[in-house]
This record gives sequence, structure tokens and C-alpha cells, in this order.
Amino acid sequence: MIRTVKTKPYLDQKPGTSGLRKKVSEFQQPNYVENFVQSIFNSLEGFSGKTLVIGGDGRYYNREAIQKAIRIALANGFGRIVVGKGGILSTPAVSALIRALGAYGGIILSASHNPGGPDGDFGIKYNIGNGGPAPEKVTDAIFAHTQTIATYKTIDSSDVDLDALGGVALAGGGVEIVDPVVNYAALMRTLFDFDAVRALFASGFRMRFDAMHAVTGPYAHAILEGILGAPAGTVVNGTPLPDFGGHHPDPNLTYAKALYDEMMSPAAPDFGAASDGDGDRNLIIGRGVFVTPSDSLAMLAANARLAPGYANGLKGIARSMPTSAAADRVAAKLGIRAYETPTGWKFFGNLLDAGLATICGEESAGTGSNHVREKDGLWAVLLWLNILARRRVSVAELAREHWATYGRNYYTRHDFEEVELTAANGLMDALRAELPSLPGQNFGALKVEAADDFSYHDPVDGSDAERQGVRVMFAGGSRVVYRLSGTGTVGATLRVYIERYEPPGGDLGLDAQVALADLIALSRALAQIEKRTGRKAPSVVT
Ligand code: VG1
Ligand code: CO
Repeated sequence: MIRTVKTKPYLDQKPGTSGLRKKVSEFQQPNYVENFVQSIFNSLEGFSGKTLVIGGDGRYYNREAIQKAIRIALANGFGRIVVGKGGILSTPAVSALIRALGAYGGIILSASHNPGGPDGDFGIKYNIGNGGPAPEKVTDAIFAHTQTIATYKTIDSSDVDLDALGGVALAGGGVEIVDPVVNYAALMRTLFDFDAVRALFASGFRMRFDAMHAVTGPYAHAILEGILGAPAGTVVNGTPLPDFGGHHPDPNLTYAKALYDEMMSPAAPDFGAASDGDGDRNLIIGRGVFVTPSDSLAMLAANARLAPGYANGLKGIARSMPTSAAADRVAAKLGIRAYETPTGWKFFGNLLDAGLATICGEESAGTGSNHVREKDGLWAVLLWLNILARRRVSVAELAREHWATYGRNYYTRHDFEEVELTAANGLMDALRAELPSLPGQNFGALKVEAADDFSYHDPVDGSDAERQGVRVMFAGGSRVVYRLSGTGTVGATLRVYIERYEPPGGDLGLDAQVALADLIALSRALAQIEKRTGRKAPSVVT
């Protein structure tokens, strides 16, 4: 049954911040998926007879890619392939399943927050046995194999019925179709005080969860409305669609605007949340108050002990470099270590495995803990609910109290999407060239204290990651960071991260865009954004 098929390399299969992402039409080229999946297996060893988990976020081309991946995995000698029913598994659910089954690894079909449909994006990511994204040494090896691949292995068989729960024998191994929610929901039950959250909903607490027609719908319906007793209708846009209803499944203030508007209206429920295409991001909005992901990380860490899974306290807190320093202040108060990593969840894996960090987060709406090795959207929502259920305060009260204790890191990210690639690279090169001359310069009231291109030395495996983002740091803790996205598929996306610290007792109630106005203006001037890219204003402000 096993067949070896000749193929030719595609030279552009380089994984980015989170796997390989391209337009659907590129993935539909002959052997494009086959080459990449075979290259994953070519870079691994010792998996004969072992278990592989496969699932995706339900976007266009999900089922086709899964059938190919199943065949290639069996032909390469995996013994058991576990697939979510309908091809559906959220990214954190894949991570949880790999760990629960002791699987060798997993393949996630997703382009996460990128738009879907025939004209949208698709993606493939490999996760290792700890449940987390493959580290750079693995993704580098996969890329190297894509450059020289000459054959791939597959089996001759009809398609596996992805909608029929249970197992089928195939090519000397087996394929098992599992409910995508059961294992994940059981894990959540071990971490959170579900009785307290049930009592909160029973007391009349109202919530809106926008699943954005993406993968979290089935999980949110089952856990929030099913197990926790939230009223029907709490979850909206809860059916995964191949094109996400034509929207960007990116839970930010631009693409989740309907939720934002509802939460700012007089009739707002108590709590609003949303998740992205593959279920690993979270947006948190209280009645009348948006909580930035950086603040959410800090607030969750400060209150984590109220959840049974974290009752013994945290070992450490890790955040990506562009994420605000709000979490560092919580770590300092708790007397635990704070870690600063490059952008992308793959850099947290070693810290979590080594027991150095318990909670991690990114400014891009990713939060998670050592329960899995991915960021986890619904986990963050449930931790918020657990905290609110135990403290019985509003989100706005909790935020005010947090800032009064720790001070407030005013924060915003400005994205300039689909900028011309050479212009974006030119802008970054020019910034890098200026780094040595910036310290000591004054721009109005802002004095540059230090400037560098962030590099990271992993304390666990000793690996180094260079050129991870240009940082300009000012006296008093203000900061502007520039980097180019590693998940976009058209041109380049320039991300500008802007932060200013206001101590306790200061002016803590301002609108972030107002509080940061001087720094925002300087961020444009320093990098000559308009001159180099032709853009007067960012496409997305979060
Ligand atoms: C973005 C975010 C980063 C996140 C990554 C994957 O990367 O900035 O924090 O880890 O997306 O998230 P970039 O390189 O475009 O800035 V997801 O939810 O798309 O898997
Ligand atoms: Co995602």
C-alpha cells in the first residue's frame, strides 16, 4: 500500500513566528502540502509505531490537508493517528491531547488569526512531544529538508471519514477520530473553581463570548453554556465556518468591533471575551473597559492563587519582549522571577518544561500557563471568570485597584499592514544603523537611555536568538519597539509597540492613545514611517 512519489522542492517553505503560512492557492500547488509534511518527518526520528495528533481550525482546505497528512504519517511509520472530529481541534486542545496521550507530536492546520476561505490563508505547524510549537532548531531542520526533498511517502487508500467517532485500521496502523472538546474540558475542570463560576452565572452575571465563527465555538458552547450554566446565547458566532463568515478571526478592537461596541454600550453585559481562528488568543473587555493583553497577563498573575490549579502560587512569569512590563511589577511583588523572551510561543516551552515559569503572555492577546505548551484563549477567559467569581468585583474595579497598587503601563500597538517589503526592510535597517547614536539624545521631554536590537539567550538549552526587534528605551520606563511580523502572507507588516509607565498615585484613568500621544508621534518620526512606507496612519490600533 505504501508508495514513494517523486517531487521537487518549493524554495519558500520557511516557517515563521508560528509555522508555515501562505495563501490557500499556494498550498494548493501540486505536492506543496506533501513536501512540507514529509519534510517535517524527515527532520524527526524514533517515531515508528508512535502516536501523532492532527487537527485544525476548520478553515478552507482543512479537510483536504488532513487527509494528506494522515496518509503521509502512516506511510512514514506512525502507528496511531488521533484526529479531532470534523478535522477540528483548537491549538491548545492539540497541545493538551499530545500531553494526555503521551503522543510523539502533532500537526496543526491553521493560519490562526489570518483570514480564511479560498482567497485567504492556510498554515501548517508541527508541535513536539511536550505539546508545544517546535523550537527553532527543529523548524530550521524542517526548512533545510524542504530545500532538497526529492520524494515523499504516502499510502493508497480512500479518505478517512473524519465525522465518524471511533477507530479504523489503515496501512498497518490506525486512525482514531475523537471528540475535540472532551479532553480539553476535563483539563479545565482540574484548574478552575467551576462551582464558583456556576454560582456567579446563577447570580445573574452576564457574559458575551464571540467565537468569531472560528474553532472556539464548540468549546465555548460546551464549557460556558453547558458545564457552567451560562444562559444560551452567551456564545455568539459559535459555529466554525471555512471562511470565518468573511471576517478576520483576530480578537482585537478592529476585528471584534461588534463585541467592543456592545461592551461600551449602556446595555453591556458584565464581561466580554473573544478568541481567534485557532483558539489560542483571548480578548478581554469588561463593561466599559478594555483590558490590554499586557495588563490582563499582569492581573491574572496577581490573582492566580484564587484558582485551584494555581493555589500554590507561581514559579515565575514570562512575557515576550514587546509585551508591557506590567507583569514584571507583579513578579517583583510576588518575589518570583520575570523572563523576557522573543515574540512567539515557542520560546516559552523550555521555561515551562524546566519549571521556571508558570504563567506566560504576549501583548498580541496570548496568555497561557504550564497546563499546556500553547497559549490558550478559553483558559484565560475561565481564569478571569474564576477570579471574578471569587472576588465579586467588576472588571473595571479590578483594573482600577490593580493600577492603584502597581501603577499603569499605558500601552498600544500600531500595525502598518501590507507595506512594501523592501520599504519595510529599509526602515528596519535604517533604525538598526541609528542604534549606537540614539542613547543620550533628547526628543522634547523624552531622553533616550538605551537602544538595541533585542537578542535572547535561552537559560535552559543555551540557544541564542538574534535580531528580535529594535528597542528604544527612554528615561522613566517609556519605550518604543519596532519589528516586522513573521505571520503575514502579503508584503510586510510593521509592528510598532509603544509603552509609558505611570506610577501609583499618578494619572491612571487616561485613554491610552491620549496618554501616549507624544511617544506615538515620536515613533513615527524616529522611523520615518510616512516617508519610507507612504503610510500616514496605522491600519490596526490595539
Ligand atoms: C504574531 C504575534 C505573536 C504571536 C504570533 C502567533 O506574530 O505578534 O505574539 O505569537 O502572531 O499567534 P508576528 O510575527 O506576526 O508579530 V497566532 O494566534 O497567529 O498563532
Ligand atoms: Co492563534
